[in-house]
Amino acid sequence: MADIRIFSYLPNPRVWKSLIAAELCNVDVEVIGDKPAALGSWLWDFNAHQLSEDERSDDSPYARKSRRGFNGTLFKTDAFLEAHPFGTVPAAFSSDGNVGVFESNSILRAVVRTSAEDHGLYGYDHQSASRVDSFLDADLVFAREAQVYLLAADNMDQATAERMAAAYEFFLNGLEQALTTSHYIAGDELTIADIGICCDVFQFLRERLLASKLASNGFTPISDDLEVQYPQVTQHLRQLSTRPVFNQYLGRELQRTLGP
Ligand SMILES: N[C@@H](CCC(=O)N[C@@H](CS)C(=O)NCC(=O)O)C(=O)O
Repeated sequence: MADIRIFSYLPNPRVWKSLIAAELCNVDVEVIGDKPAALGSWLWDFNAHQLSEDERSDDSPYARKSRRGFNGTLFKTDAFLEAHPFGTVPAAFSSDGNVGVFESNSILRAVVRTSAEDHGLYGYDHQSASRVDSFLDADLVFAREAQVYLLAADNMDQATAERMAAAYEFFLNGLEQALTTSHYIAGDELTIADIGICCDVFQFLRERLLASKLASNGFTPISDDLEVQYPQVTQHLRQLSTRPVFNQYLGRELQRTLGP
């Protein structure tokens, strides 16, 4: 039995956070899921599985209106909603299914807390761990803006683009500043702040792949200035994503968004 089970649409950069950390600190993480469009035909539960067509009716006791990132009806058990009150994926569970952990940065924390090794990925004391948390909290604020922005890419509007530009400028400035004084984001060693932020920034950089959609409404990718304005961040993303453990998940993102 795995230490932690994660149910999600796949592939998902939010899940990669936990998978990268799990490999670095020897934790067994089991991932269950399907392509984003297929998750509407799954029962969202600790024992998640595909439903037959008959079971997928709107009068099913599990039918719930999707909230963000999905359309139409999703099928979530009461137990799922007890474990995951916001009803989102990635959805992690303790090995017995009794404890639900949501928010990808918190799932990431759960993975490194589960490790029996002295890995330092979450700092070495309460102060360094709190500094890691500071960056992960700032990352969540950025990632939430990025989620709204990317979901609106087909039909971008001025207000959404402006909010994203402000969040990007604030967050990237902070990262650049941090990387000017230390080798890694939260200090001189690799931590889960690097892992979480690297996955979320690469997810945001997918806006570069949506440039023609953005252009059809008169917008250009906000991150076009990344390499020039944020050289330390750019170098950090490159260095991390070429490490083998990161590269298996982020290598393709690196090629597609930052180039060779
Ligand atoms: N900040 C969250 C985002 C999770 C999230 O918003 N997931 C969406 C899909 S992108 C979801 O599960 N939506 C379920 C629904 O629409 O009911 C994280 O990092 O885990």
